[in-house]
Amino acid sequence: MRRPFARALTAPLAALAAAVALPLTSSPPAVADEGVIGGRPVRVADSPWAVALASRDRFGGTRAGQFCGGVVVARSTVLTAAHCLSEDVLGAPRGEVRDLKVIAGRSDLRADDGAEIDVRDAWINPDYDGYTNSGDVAVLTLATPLPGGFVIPMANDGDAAYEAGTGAAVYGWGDTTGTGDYARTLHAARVQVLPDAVCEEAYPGSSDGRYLPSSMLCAGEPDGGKDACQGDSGGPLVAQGRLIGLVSWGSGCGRAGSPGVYTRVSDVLRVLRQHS
Ligand code: 4AZ
Repeated sequence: MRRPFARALTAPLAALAAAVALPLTSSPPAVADEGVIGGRPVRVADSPWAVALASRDRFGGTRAGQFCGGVVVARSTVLTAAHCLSEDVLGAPRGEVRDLKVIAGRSDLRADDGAEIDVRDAWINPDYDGYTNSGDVAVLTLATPLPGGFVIPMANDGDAAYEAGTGAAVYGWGDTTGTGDYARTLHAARVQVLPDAVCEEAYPGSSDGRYLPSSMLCAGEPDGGKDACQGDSGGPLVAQGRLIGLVSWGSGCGRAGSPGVYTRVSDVLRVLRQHS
């Protein structure tokens, strides 16, 4: 298959993987109690690293073409989910999607604040496995860099933020009910990092995917009710001020016993080092 966007990672990406910040004093994200499921609206100024992936050509203009989330990890680098750039999601080979944009600094998709930035290059993890869903990460290079204040640090392997029981928040413009009610403004829900065993039991392997703890992260609430959902994919899961996951998959949304599964960011760093 021709892959017009795909190419080797560039030197700045290698530097990104090598120089992961591990700040120990960041404050937790400003989220409250309750799009995403069970969330509440948040100000994009408090979470500028949460960005929307959009194509008006593919998804229409009512919500600026938003179809996935992303997260700013360097001034010109946005992480998203590999499956967001699949033909399944885009409805066309990604090389034919000429108006792929990252929308930054805008909470309300019907407003025109912030910026719509062209994607100069997209690298899709060649090891993404559409059966298990492992390796669900893509790296977008922006045509124009964002200010440094948009960048969130990634949590390296061994960071305490990955420990089960840690409070985290997931951000997105996706479905807020599980019935196709897409958010107009950025929402966030508070969830907790769950033990791998919970997702290993929930997802031993089916057409939905298979939970692999080395490359995935399990998060939600034991009783359900708070979760990512369709349209949130590729967006951030943040704990202790650091990025720990990307919304990837799950069975339904917010169901007790079916937590959200995230791409583990420490494994993304390993993948970036391997491919740069
Ligand atoms: C989706 O379809 C999707 N509840 C994303 C996240 C979850 C389920 C589905 C997790 O993009």
